Amino acid sequence: MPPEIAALDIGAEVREALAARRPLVALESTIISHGMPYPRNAQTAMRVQACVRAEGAAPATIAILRGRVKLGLTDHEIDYLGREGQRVAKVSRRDLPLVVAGGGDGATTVAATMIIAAKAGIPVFATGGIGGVHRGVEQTMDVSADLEELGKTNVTVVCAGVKSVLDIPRTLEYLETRGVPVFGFGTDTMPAFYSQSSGLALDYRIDSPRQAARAMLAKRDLGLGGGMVIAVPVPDEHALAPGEIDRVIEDAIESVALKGITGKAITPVLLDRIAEETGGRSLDANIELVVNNARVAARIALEYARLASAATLS
Ligand code: PSU
Ligand code: MN
Repeated sequence: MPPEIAALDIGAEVREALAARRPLVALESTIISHGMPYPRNAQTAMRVQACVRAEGAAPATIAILRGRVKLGLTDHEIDYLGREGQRVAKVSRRDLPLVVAGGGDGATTVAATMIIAAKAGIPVFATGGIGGVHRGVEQTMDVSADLEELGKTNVTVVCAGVKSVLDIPRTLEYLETRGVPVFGFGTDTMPAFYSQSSGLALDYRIDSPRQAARAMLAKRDLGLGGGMVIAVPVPDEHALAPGEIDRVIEDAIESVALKGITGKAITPVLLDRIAEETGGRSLDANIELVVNNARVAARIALEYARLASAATLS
């Protein structure tokens, strides 16, 4: 295990899985503290963990608790992060050393979770949506640190696209520049989080966890660092119609701009507004896509473990 992190605590379930060489799936915690209202945030995180277990893998939800990096959270710890919500610091790469040194609590973003997963040797990570290039980037230069991390940290991220309020074409351009493979899982187009397709064509499609695992193995064998994105559309029965949700998102962005809200404060206000305007259907979609991504990620983790051990023997 990763001796290089002094401030690391490993939960019992993760410890057992590591000892038994059972595949793990890394899970982030910003989605708990900053992505959804309590108690549904905590309930979702527990459902996600149960789903990973049901597939035969072990969940490793990652957060910072009292200045310690925690790999594998108990239900009690998940509930705490959910209840505290935005009082818990949102921790991306730049925030990690400060929160650890300060002894505080932190909910890890995709970037920070990838860093810890990579150090722990966990190759697969599931989330809802990754960060990306923000709309209006010309003015703000707001590009999520998630994209830089995907460019250099070797973890496969299973998601339903980028956060709903971002600029999808520019995010795809940025990922291409950073050399990050993006695969549509059972689709030829980039999913758009709440809806199944953004209409933007992807260059690569895979149709099974095995194909995903083979791509991961090839990337490893080529000695290519960096991450990989597996983009899984939200399940059909929970998807929102693109026309409807696009209009709701645009209206929400406009109203937030009129109120003068800027920076990190924007996303939670937008998500609340979108949930309100869709009568809660956006929140349902968000929850179901996260659970679905966790299931896909667990299946990929199992396939990868199988292929990687066969490759080592041959
Ligand atoms: N998608 C959501 N809600 C979220 C996030 C993504 O629907 O809260 C979080 C993820 O943790 C992601 C982070 O890594 O937002 C990106 O934040 P930023 O743009 O500040 O880097
Ligand atoms: Mn940002």
